[in-house]
Amino acid sequence: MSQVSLSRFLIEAQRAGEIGADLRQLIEVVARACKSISHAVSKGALGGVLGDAGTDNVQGEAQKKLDVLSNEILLEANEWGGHLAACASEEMDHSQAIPNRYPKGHYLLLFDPLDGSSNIDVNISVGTIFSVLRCPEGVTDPQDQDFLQPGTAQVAAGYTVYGPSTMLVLTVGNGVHAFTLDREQGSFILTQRNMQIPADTKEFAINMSNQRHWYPPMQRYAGELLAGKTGLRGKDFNMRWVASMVADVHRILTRGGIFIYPRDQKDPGKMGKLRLMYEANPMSMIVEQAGGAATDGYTRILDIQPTQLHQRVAVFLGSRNEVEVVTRYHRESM
Ligand code: P6P
Repeated sequence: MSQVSLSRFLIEAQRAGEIGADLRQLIEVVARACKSISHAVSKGALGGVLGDAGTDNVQGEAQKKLDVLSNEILLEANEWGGHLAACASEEMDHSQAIPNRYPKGHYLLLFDPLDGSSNIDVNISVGTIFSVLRCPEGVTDPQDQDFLQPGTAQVAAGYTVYGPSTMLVLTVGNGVHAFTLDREQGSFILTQRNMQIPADTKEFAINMSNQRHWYPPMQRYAGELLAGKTGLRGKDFNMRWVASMVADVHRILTRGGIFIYPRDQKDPGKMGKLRLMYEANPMSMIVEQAGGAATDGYTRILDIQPTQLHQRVAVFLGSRNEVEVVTRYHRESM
Protein backbone atom coordinates (compact mmCIF):
# COMPACT_ATOMS: atom_id res chain seq x y z
CA MET A 1 0.00 0.00 0.00
CA SER A 2 1.37 3.47 -0.85
CA GLN A 3 2.61 5.59 2.01
CA VAL A 4 0.17 8.07 3.56
CA SER A 5 1.75 11.46 4.21
CA LEU A 6 0.48 13.83 6.90
CA SER A 7 -0.85 16.08 4.14
CA ARG A 8 -2.90 13.24 2.62
CA PHE A 9 -4.09 12.14 6.08
CA LEU A 10 -5.31 15.67 6.82
CA ILE A 11 -7.01 16.06 3.43
CA GLU A 12 -8.84 12.78 4.03
CA ALA A 13 -9.81 13.95 7.54
CA GLN A 14 -11.17 17.16 6.01
CA ARG A 15 -13.05 15.18 3.34
CA ALA A 16 -14.54 13.05 6.14
CA GLY A 17 -15.71 16.21 7.89
CA GLU A 18 -13.42 15.70 10.91
CA ILE A 19 -11.59 19.03 10.40
CA GLY A 20 -12.03 22.20 8.36
CA ALA A 21 -9.60 23.62 5.83
CA ASP A 22 -8.18 26.19 8.24
CA LEU A 23 -7.48 23.64 10.99
CA ARG A 24 -5.84 21.43 8.35
CA GLN A 25 -3.65 24.36 7.33
CA LEU A 26 -2.79 25.11 10.98
CA ILE A 27 -1.63 21.55 11.61
CA GLU A 28 0.40 21.51 8.37
CA VAL A 29 2.11 24.76 9.41
CA VAL A 30 2.90 23.44 12.89
CA ALA A 31 4.29 20.22 11.37
CA ARG A 32 6.53 22.25 9.02
CA ALA A 33 7.78 24.29 11.97
CA CYS A 34 8.56 21.05 13.84
CA LYS A 35 10.60 19.89 10.84
CA SER A 36 12.68 23.06 11.13
CA ILE A 37 13.09 22.53 14.89
CA SER A 38 14.09 18.89 14.26
CA HIS A 39 16.73 20.10 11.80
CA ALA A 40 18.14 22.60 14.33
CA VAL A 41 18.08 20.09 17.22
CA SER A 42 19.76 17.34 15.18
CA LYS A 43 22.75 19.56 14.35
CA GLY A 44 23.76 19.43 18.04
CA ALA A 45 27.08 21.08 18.78
CA LEU A 46 27.66 21.68 15.05
CA GLY A 47 24.72 24.08 14.91
CA GLY A 48 26.09 26.57 17.41
CA VAL A 49 22.73 26.55 19.23
CA LEU A 50 23.52 24.51 22.34
CA GLY A 51 23.83 26.01 25.80
CA ASP A 52 22.01 28.77 27.64
CA ALA A 53 20.51 31.82 25.99
CA GLY A 54 21.46 33.92 29.01
CA THR A 55 17.79 34.81 29.66
CA ASP A 56 15.02 33.42 31.92
CA ASN A 57 11.44 32.64 30.89
CA VAL A 58 8.27 33.57 32.76
CA GLN A 59 8.68 30.38 34.78
CA GLY A 60 12.00 31.72 36.08
CA GLU A 61 13.83 28.95 34.22
CA ALA A 62 17.07 29.59 32.32
CA GLN A 63 16.25 29.48 28.61
CA LYS A 64 18.34 27.40 26.26
CA LYS A 65 19.27 28.95 22.90
CA LEU A 66 17.13 26.25 21.28
CA ASP A 67 14.12 27.19 23.48
CA VAL A 68 14.26 30.72 22.06
CA LEU A 69 14.94 29.52 18.50
CA SER A 70 12.11 26.97 18.60
CA ASN A 71 9.70 29.59 19.90
CA GLU A 72 10.68 31.99 17.08
CA ILE A 73 10.29 29.24 14.46
CA LEU A 74 6.73 28.49 15.62
CA LEU A 75 5.73 32.16 15.81
CA GLU A 76 7.11 33.04 12.36
CA ALA A 77 5.64 29.93 10.71
CA ASN A 78 2.16 30.76 12.02
CA GLU A 79 1.91 34.51 11.63
CA TRP A 80 1.14 34.99 7.90
CA GLY A 81 -1.23 32.10 7.04
CA GLY A 82 -4.50 33.64 8.20
CA HIS A 83 -5.54 30.52 10.19
CA LEU A 84 -4.64 31.81 13.68
CA ALA A 85 -5.80 34.68 15.88
CA ALA A 86 -3.05 34.43 18.53
CA CYS A 87 -0.36 32.24 20.08
CA ALA A 88 0.70 31.51 23.67
CA SER A 89 3.95 29.84 24.67
CA GLU A 90 5.78 28.63 27.73
CA GLU A 91 8.58 30.96 26.62
CA MET A 92 6.46 34.14 26.51
CA ASP A 93 5.03 36.05 29.48
CA HIS A 94 1.81 36.84 27.61
CA SER A 95 -0.06 35.63 24.56
CA GLN A 96 0.78 37.26 21.24
CA ALA A 97 -1.86 38.25 18.67
CA ILE A 98 -1.17 37.76 14.96
CA PRO A 99 0.29 41.07 13.65
CA ASN A 100 -2.32 43.38 12.14
CA ARG A 101 -0.54 43.29 8.77
CA TYR A 102 -1.84 39.73 8.38
CA PRO A 103 -5.43 38.37 8.46
CA LYS A 104 -6.50 36.65 11.70
CA GLY A 105 -8.15 33.22 11.76
CA HIS A 106 -10.44 31.41 14.20
CA TYR A 107 -7.91 29.45 16.27
CA LEU A 108 -5.64 29.96 19.24
CA LEU A 109 -2.38 27.97 19.33
CA LEU A 110 -0.54 27.18 22.55
CA PHE A 111 2.81 25.45 22.72
CA ASP A 112 5.81 24.41 24.72
CA PRO A 113 8.28 24.90 21.88
CA LEU A 114 11.01 22.68 23.28
CA ASP A 115 9.93 20.61 26.25
CA GLY A 116 12.67 18.93 28.24
CA SER A 117 15.27 21.32 26.89
CA SER A 118 17.54 20.71 29.90
CA ASN A 119 18.26 17.42 28.10
CA ILE A 120 19.46 19.13 24.94
CA ASP A 121 23.05 19.57 26.07
CA VAL A 122 23.31 15.88 26.99
CA ASN A 123 21.75 14.68 23.72
CA ILE A 124 18.59 13.16 25.19
CA SER A 125 15.21 13.31 23.41
CA VAL A 126 13.20 16.53 23.64
CA GLY A 127 9.95 17.61 22.03
CA THR A 128 7.42 20.23 21.00
CA ILE A 129 3.91 20.11 22.53
CA PHE A 130 0.96 21.98 21.00
CA SER A 131 -2.70 22.57 21.73
CA VAL A 132 -5.39 24.20 19.55
CA LEU A 133 -8.43 26.09 20.87
CA ARG A 134 -11.10 28.12 19.10
CA CYS A 135 -10.87 31.89 19.41
CA PRO A 136 -14.05 32.96 21.27
CA GLU A 137 -16.79 34.33 18.99
CA GLY A 138 -16.53 38.06 18.38
CA VAL A 139 -13.04 38.39 19.85
CA THR A 140 -10.93 40.29 17.31
CA ASP A 141 -7.96 41.07 19.56
CA PRO A 142 -7.41 37.98 21.77
CA GLN A 143 -5.92 38.45 25.22
CA ASP A 144 -4.58 35.97 27.79
CA GLN A 145 -8.03 35.42 29.29
CA ASP A 146 -9.38 34.24 25.89
CA PHE A 147 -7.03 31.25 26.17
CA LEU A 148 -8.42 30.21 29.57
CA GLN A 149 -10.63 27.39 28.26
CA PRO A 150 -10.81 23.86 29.77
CA GLY A 151 -8.95 21.04 28.03
CA THR A 152 -12.26 19.64 26.75
CA ALA A 153 -12.44 22.69 24.46
CA GLN A 154 -9.32 21.63 22.52
CA VAL A 155 -10.00 20.88 18.85
CA ALA A 156 -6.57 19.33 18.29
CA ALA A 157 -3.48 18.40 20.30
CA GLY A 158 -0.14 16.89 19.47
CA TYR A 159 3.55 16.66 20.06
CA THR A 160 6.70 16.06 18.06
CA VAL A 161 9.40 14.00 19.75
CA TYR A 162 12.96 14.62 18.52
CA GLY A 163 14.44 11.22 19.29
CA PRO A 164 16.31 8.57 17.27
CA SER A 165 13.56 9.34 14.77
CA THR A 166 11.42 12.47 14.69
CA MET A 167 7.77 11.56 15.24
CA LEU A 168 4.68 13.73 15.22
CA VAL A 169 1.74 12.37 17.24
CA LEU A 170 -1.63 14.00 16.62
CA THR A 171 -5.27 13.87 17.59
CA VAL A 172 -8.12 15.94 16.16
CA GLY A 173 -10.62 14.11 18.36
CA ASN A 174 -10.81 10.88 16.33
CA GLY A 175 -8.06 8.72 17.76
CA VAL A 176 -4.30 9.22 18.03
CA HIS A 177 -2.07 8.78 14.99
CA ALA A 178 1.73 8.81 14.65
CA PHE A 179 3.81 10.12 11.74
CA THR A 180 7.54 9.52 11.29
CA LEU A 181 9.67 12.15 9.54
CA ASP A 182 11.21 10.86 6.30
CA ARG A 183 14.23 13.12 6.12
CA GLU A 184 14.97 12.30 2.45
CA GLN A 185 11.49 13.41 1.34
CA GLY A 186 11.03 15.94 4.15
CA SER A 187 7.55 14.49 4.81
CA PHE A 188 5.85 13.11 7.90
CA ILE A 189 4.64 9.60 6.94
CA LEU A 190 1.80 7.82 8.78
CA THR A 191 3.38 4.96 10.73
CA GLN A 192 0.70 4.18 13.32
CA ARG A 193 -3.08 4.66 13.28
CA ASN A 194 -5.23 4.64 16.43
CA MET A 195 -2.56 4.23 19.08
CA GLN A 196 -4.01 2.53 22.19
CA ILE A 197 -2.56 2.60 25.71
CA PRO A 198 -2.82 -0.77 27.51
CA ALA A 199 -5.18 -0.39 30.50
CA ASP A 200 -2.66 -2.08 32.84
CA THR A 201 1.08 -1.62 33.17
CA LYS A 202 4.16 -2.59 35.12
CA GLU A 203 6.07 0.62 34.38
CA PHE A 204 5.92 3.97 36.18
CA ALA A 205 7.61 7.27 35.41
CA ILE A 206 8.38 9.63 38.30
CA ASN A 207 11.29 11.63 39.71
CA MET A 208 11.92 9.55 42.85
CA SER A 209 14.33 12.15 44.29
CA ASN A 210 11.27 14.11 45.47
CA GLN A 211 9.87 11.18 47.47
CA ARG A 212 10.43 12.68 50.94
CA HIS A 213 8.30 15.72 49.94
CA TRP A 214 5.26 13.77 48.69
CA TYR A 215 1.86 13.88 50.40
CA PRO A 216 0.53 10.66 52.04
CA PRO A 217 -1.59 9.35 49.12
CA MET A 218 1.45 9.55 46.83
CA GLN A 219 3.66 7.93 49.46
CA ARG A 220 1.08 5.10 49.78
CA TYR A 221 0.85 4.54 46.03
CA ALA A 222 4.62 4.69 45.39
CA GLY A 223 5.25 2.39 48.36
CA GLU A 224 3.04 -0.26 46.77
CA LEU A 225 4.80 0.05 43.42
CA LEU A 226 8.21 -0.34 45.09
CA ALA A 227 7.02 -3.31 47.22
CA GLY A 228 6.30 -5.15 44.00
CA LYS A 229 5.19 -8.77 44.25
CA THR A 230 6.08 -8.85 47.97
CA GLY A 231 3.34 -6.28 48.59
CA LEU A 232 -0.32 -5.51 47.94
CA ARG A 233 0.04 -5.25 44.15
CA GLY A 234 1.45 -8.78 43.83
CA LYS A 235 3.62 -7.87 40.84
CA ASP A 236 6.95 -6.16 40.29
CA PHE A 237 7.14 -2.78 38.57
CA ASN A 238 9.86 -1.13 36.50
CA MET A 239 10.74 2.58 36.47
CA ARG A 240 11.69 4.96 33.68
CA TRP A 241 12.25 8.74 33.99
CA VAL A 242 13.64 10.65 31.01
CA ALA A 243 12.85 14.07 32.52
CA SER A 244 11.42 14.96 29.14
CA MET A 245 7.62 14.72 29.29
CA VAL A 246 7.29 14.18 25.54
CA ALA A 247 9.68 11.20 25.63
CA ASP A 248 8.02 9.66 28.70
CA VAL A 249 4.51 10.15 27.33
CA HIS A 250 5.49 8.74 23.92
CA ARG A 251 6.83 5.59 25.60
CA ILE A 252 3.59 5.27 27.59
CA LEU A 253 1.48 5.80 24.46
CA THR A 254 3.52 3.09 22.73
CA ARG A 255 3.71 0.40 25.45
CA GLY A 256 1.72 1.60 28.47
CA GLY A 257 2.80 3.06 31.81
CA ILE A 258 1.88 5.80 34.23
CA PHE A 259 3.51 9.25 34.22
CA ILE A 260 3.39 11.12 37.52
CA TYR A 261 4.43 14.62 38.56
CA PRO A 262 2.57 15.20 41.87
CA ARG A 263 2.24 18.28 44.03
CA ASP A 264 4.67 18.07 46.94
CA GLN A 265 5.49 19.79 50.22
CA LYS A 266 8.80 21.18 48.92
CA ASP A 267 6.80 24.16 47.67
CA PRO A 268 3.22 23.78 49.05
CA GLY A 269 1.99 26.86 47.16
CA LYS A 270 2.91 25.25 43.84
CA MET A 271 0.19 23.02 42.32
CA GLY A 272 2.82 20.84 40.63
CA LYS A 273 5.63 21.41 38.14
CA LEU A 274 3.92 20.91 34.78
CA ARG A 275 1.84 23.60 33.07
CA LEU A 276 -1.81 23.00 32.44
CA MET A 277 -2.43 24.87 29.20
CA TYR A 278 0.41 23.68 26.97
CA GLU A 279 1.70 20.50 28.63
CA ALA A 280 -0.97 18.71 30.71
CA ASN A 281 -4.03 19.57 28.58
CA PRO A 282 -2.65 18.52 25.16
CA MET A 283 -1.06 15.39 26.62
CA SER A 284 -4.30 14.54 28.47
CA MET A 285 -6.37 14.86 25.28
CA ILE A 286 -3.93 12.56 23.48
CA VAL A 287 -3.87 10.03 26.33
CA GLU A 288 -7.68 9.93 26.64
CA GLN A 289 -8.06 9.60 22.87
CA ALA A 290 -5.75 6.55 23.14
CA GLY A 291 -7.92 4.94 25.84
CA GLY A 292 -5.90 6.17 28.82
CA ALA A 293 -6.78 8.51 31.69
CA ALA A 294 -5.38 11.77 33.08
CA THR A 295 -6.14 13.40 36.45
CA ASP A 296 -4.53 15.84 38.88
CA GLY A 297 -5.04 13.22 41.58
CA TYR A 298 -8.63 14.31 42.18
CA THR A 299 -10.13 15.72 38.97
CA ARG A 300 -10.01 14.85 35.27
CA ILE A 301 -7.38 17.26 33.90
CA LEU A 302 -9.44 18.13 30.83
CA ASP A 303 -12.28 19.36 33.09
CA ILE A 304 -10.13 21.88 34.99
CA GLN A 305 -11.24 25.49 34.41
CA PRO A 306 -7.98 27.46 33.97
CA THR A 307 -7.47 30.74 35.85
CA GLN A 308 -3.97 31.67 34.63
CA LEU A 309 -2.15 31.15 31.35
CA HIS A 310 0.93 29.60 32.98
CA GLN A 311 -0.75 27.81 35.86
CA ARG A 312 0.74 24.55 37.00
CA VAL A 313 -1.04 21.27 37.77
CA ALA A 314 -0.25 17.86 39.24
CA VAL A 315 -0.27 15.16 36.57
CA PHE A 316 -1.15 11.45 36.76
CA LEU A 317 -1.64 10.08 33.25
CA GLY A 318 -1.37 6.88 31.21
CA SER A 319 -2.72 3.34 31.66
CA ARG A 320 -6.31 3.80 32.80
CA ASN A 321 -6.36 1.20 35.60
CA GLU A 322 -3.21 2.60 37.26
CA VAL A 323 -4.43 6.21 37.05
CA GLU A 324 -7.67 5.07 38.69
CA VAL A 325 -5.79 3.44 41.61
CA VAL A 326 -3.65 6.47 42.43
CA THR A 327 -6.61 8.85 41.95
CA ARG A 328 -8.73 6.72 44.32
CA TYR A 329 -5.99 6.94 46.97
CA HIS A 330 -6.00 10.75 46.67
CA ARG A 331 -9.78 11.00 46.84
CA GLU A 332 -9.88 8.67 49.87
CA SER A 333 -7.46 11.01 51.65
CA MET A 334 -9.76 14.05 51.28
P1 P6P B 1 12.40 17.12 36.84
C1 P6P B 1 11.04 19.35 31.62
O1 P6P B 1 11.67 20.43 32.27
C2 P6P B 1 9.71 19.12 32.31
O2 P6P B 1 8.91 20.25 32.19
C3 P6P B 1 9.04 17.89 31.72
O3 P6P B 1 9.32 17.72 30.37
C4 P6P B 1 9.61 16.75 32.55
O4 P6P B 1 8.72 15.66 32.66
C5 P6P B 1 9.83 17.40 33.91
O5 P6P B 1 9.93 18.82 33.68
C6 P6P B 1 11.11 16.92 34.56
O6 P6P B 1 11.15 17.48 35.86
O7 P6P B 1 11.99 17.76 38.15
O8 P6P B 1 12.50 15.63 36.91
O9 P6P B 1 13.60 17.76 36.19
